Amino acid sequence: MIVQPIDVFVFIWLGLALASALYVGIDQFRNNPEPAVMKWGFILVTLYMGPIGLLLYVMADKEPVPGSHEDFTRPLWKQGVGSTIHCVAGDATGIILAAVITALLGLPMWLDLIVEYLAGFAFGLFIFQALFMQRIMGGSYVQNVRKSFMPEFISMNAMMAGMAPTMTLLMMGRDMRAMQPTEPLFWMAMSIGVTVGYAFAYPVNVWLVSRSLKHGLMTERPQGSRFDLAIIQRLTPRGAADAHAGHGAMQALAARQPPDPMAGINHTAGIQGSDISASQQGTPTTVPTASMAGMDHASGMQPNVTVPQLWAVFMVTALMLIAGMTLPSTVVNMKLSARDVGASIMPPGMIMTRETPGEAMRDMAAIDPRTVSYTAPGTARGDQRLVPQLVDGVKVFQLDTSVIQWNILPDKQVAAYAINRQVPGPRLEINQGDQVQFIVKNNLPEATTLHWHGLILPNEMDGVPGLEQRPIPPGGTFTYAFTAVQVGTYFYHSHQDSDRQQGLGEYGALIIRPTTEPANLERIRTLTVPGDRATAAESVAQDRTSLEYTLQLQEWLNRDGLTYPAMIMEGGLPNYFTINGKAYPSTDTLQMRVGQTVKLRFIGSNNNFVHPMHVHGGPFEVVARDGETLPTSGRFLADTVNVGPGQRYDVVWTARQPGKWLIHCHIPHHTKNNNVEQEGGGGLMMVIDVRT
Ligand SMILES: [Cu+2]
Repeated sequence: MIVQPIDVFVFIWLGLALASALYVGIDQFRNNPEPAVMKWGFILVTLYMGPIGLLLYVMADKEPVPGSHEDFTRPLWKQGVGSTIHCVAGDATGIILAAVITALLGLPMWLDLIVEYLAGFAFGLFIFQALFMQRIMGGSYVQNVRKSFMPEFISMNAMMAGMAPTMTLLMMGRDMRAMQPTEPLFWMAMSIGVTVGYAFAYPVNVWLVSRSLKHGLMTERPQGSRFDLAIIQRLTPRGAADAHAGHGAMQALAARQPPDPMAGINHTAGIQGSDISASQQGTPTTVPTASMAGMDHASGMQPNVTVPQLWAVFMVTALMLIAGMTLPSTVVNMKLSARDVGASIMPPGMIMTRETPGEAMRDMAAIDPRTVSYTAPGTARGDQRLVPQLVDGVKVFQLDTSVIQWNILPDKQVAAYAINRQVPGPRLEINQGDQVQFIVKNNLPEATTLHWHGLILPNEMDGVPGLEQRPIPPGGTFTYAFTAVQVGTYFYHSHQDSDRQQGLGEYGALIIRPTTEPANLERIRTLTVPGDRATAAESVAQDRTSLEYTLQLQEWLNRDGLTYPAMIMEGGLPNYFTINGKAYPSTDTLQMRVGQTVKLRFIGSNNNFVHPMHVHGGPFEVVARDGETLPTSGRFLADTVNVGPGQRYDVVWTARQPGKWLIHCHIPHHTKNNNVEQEGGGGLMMVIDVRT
């Protein structure tokens, strides 16, 4: 599933890597005359580095015409490529295996890097160098380990110096799906890490090859095989063979009579055939070096390096390694593991430091679109009245939480933590004195609770996790039961990580009516949705006196198709705003007649801002605050009321003049949709359509 635009590139890249590795694999075994260890080296590195591996193969190693491999691979830069391929194939395999295992075990990143280094080094030294090269180098396995130790150490240090910080910063960046081996992005991060590691290791490998400390590219022409020069020559017209197969190949051919003790392996001229090593061969300077570096003559290579040179290079690569392993810890929190951060994608602009806890990251992370279990139709409305079941005199409400896709505008979907598949959750209308039960089934990917804001109820029904109840785990159920003793405008919302869960839509209105109010509640609430005006006119005709409307405010942060919980902090500021789950112009339109009054119940169900809610066309009377009805002496006229998070205001407004009158927040940014104005506004705005 495409979660982020980068995923398209990731899939293309990984597809190309597989295709490139397949090509290199087939071509190596069919057409290229080199030892199996190098064939596998190129295949693995191409798998890790994709088209870049392929590029290195065709530019530096793939025999252009039969018989020309020796000449073709002779230049030092190509020998360096071969040596680096060999190193990276072993080391990166160890590193990637270790990265997968440590991620699955949930080890912190700092330990992950150390394990990766040790595994990479062990894999490179004990398997790729000492074991696979044994046939070529000659000597015993232990001798080979000894011989390869220093060059492998230097090469590995340089490679890890590049790979460790690249990998770490990519894995622990904004999109931490890169921490999970089950995500394609993880493999992309590994791929880039290996490529940077290759670039770091290449210069030292060129040097190691030039000093005959490491093998570069080799040619292998087993007698009687199709790579045997004698056979190639026989099959190729004389002139063509001379033109194609360079004189190096011809020399090699000559050298192989009588049969080569090296079983058909020719160390390409780039190493011992170079002028430098030839001129210095047998000079005393190489003797201490040879013993120090563990090189001997069995491989046919004469190390040509001084002890100070070797130590200086070693020290520089060791410093590079230390820098590469430790510098990421100044930027990211290396104490975290793949388990701690999950597959979190962080909002752009969020500040993450080396101290940011994993829980904070998960809290701010986008809803994973793959957890969405339902897509609401674009026309769906939230705040639908939920009819309870009456069981032994108790009103029983079923409330199910789940992750849904929800349209706040026709062309803007958010992911949301919904209750009963709507945003806001269903409106619960009960009467004073009612015994109620709310059966909450949690289908969210995280634990939750519901809190009954402002109500007098038994403490264990209050919904604070860890204090008053155990959080309801994913898949779990909890029943809240109490008797409604108050009257007025209330609401319910998640009290578990409410900054996240309530911010993502887990809330709804709770209206408690006095027993004296008329029983027919359907007639009281008259409103329309755009395009449904006929129905509205009918219901207005039914009841001209007692209208009411509930407004639940909300802030959203939606970028690049991902929804994050809006918070007043770096990267968390909202860019969309809704009344009852819809942004203007998709908000409801109230239909009224001149002379009618409407009770507007403002609910601060949002998490962050105090919204100065203003009504055009004359003042309203504030009649209740936080559910409490104001005594007549306490009521007052106003045209703007500051609705803070958690607050409720009931105001009564009279339609004095015909026309379209606005209800809107007076922070202008909150009446725009991602800073764009549509039909005169956006976000926290709705229309009262008054007719004579
Ligand atoms: Cu506002």
